[in-house]
Amino acid sequence: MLKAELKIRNLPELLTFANGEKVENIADWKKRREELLRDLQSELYGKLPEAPKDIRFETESCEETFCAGKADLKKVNITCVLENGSHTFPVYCTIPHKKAKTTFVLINFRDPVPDRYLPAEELVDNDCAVFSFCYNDVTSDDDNFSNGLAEILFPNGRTKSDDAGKIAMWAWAAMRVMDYIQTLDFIDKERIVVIGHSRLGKTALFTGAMDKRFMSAASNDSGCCGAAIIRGKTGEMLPDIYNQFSYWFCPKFKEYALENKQFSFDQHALLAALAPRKLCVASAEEDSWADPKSEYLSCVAASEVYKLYGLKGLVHENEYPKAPIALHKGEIGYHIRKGLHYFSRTDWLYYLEYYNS
Ligand code: GTR
Repeated sequence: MLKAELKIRNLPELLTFANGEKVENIADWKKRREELLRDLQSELYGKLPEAPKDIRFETESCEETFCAGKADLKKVNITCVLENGSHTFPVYCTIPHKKAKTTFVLINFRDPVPDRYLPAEELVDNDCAVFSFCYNDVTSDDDNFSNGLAEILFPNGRTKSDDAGKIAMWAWAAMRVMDYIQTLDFIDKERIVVIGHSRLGKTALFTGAMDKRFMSAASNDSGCCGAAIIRGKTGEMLPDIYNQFSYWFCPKFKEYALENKQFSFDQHALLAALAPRKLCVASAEEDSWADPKSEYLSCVAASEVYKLYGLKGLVHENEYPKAPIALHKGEIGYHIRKGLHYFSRTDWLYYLEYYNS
């Protein structure tokens, strides 16, 4: 059933180069991956900005008795020096006093910790550290490119077809948080996961695809231009997302969103770029705008690349999963829960089960 469904979607082949040559082995795939990441940037997200010329970390405050004395809550200001100026944004570090098993970089909608999408004490109790930042502190979630990182990158506005959209900028900021974590000797550098919900789930996937220092990316209800396959998608489609959020993407995206041009890839390429690292995709049953079926099919399709590595990818049955269920046996984890579009505590519990066991 899934095979037939995937056939109808008519996805571009992951294991065929743009020039028609076949990917035969891992060395070939590494080149194909570069090709896909190049296209994902030039057609959709825009070019990831260069790493800063200089970066500084300054601890502004530290609460050592956070969560009944089980953790530190530190606010650290990250200053990034670029060609045309510098930008500073805060990261909030929830660090359990016991060594953390898994560390999350959470790209969030708000600053405060805890937050409705960040159950800090529960994460501490489950041996997790969380480094969270608010995307608005990097640059605003609107079409204003004259603030924060956007202004420094594009002092004269965006002029090139592949200039970074806001998603690429928030992803870049998550990588700067990773730069900071690299300086902390008490964090296990092999177990760092970037995570986000919805637009920030799209951002988490792009971050994980582009930066191999992340052991994994987790996308919660990321939908259109996130985990979901675009071809045959229902709910939000390219014109919908473009009409409201064109600034998330590069200027070139307009041709695909409004002018009927076909992408050379589909979103399973974004997922496959994480292989052989882990990946976790989550859907909500009633989130028809995101389209759970297309999110799931994307995981199935991306598994092909994991198989090239002798791995499994998503371990699944030949049918759509019915909520609530978690498929956690492979390098791609997937869960679908009951309810609406939201980053719920239920989602976190599934992520904890997937990453900590
Ligand atoms: C919606 C948007 C989705 C999703 C969501 C969110 O309005 O159409 O693609 O990203 O916002 O971020 O909450």
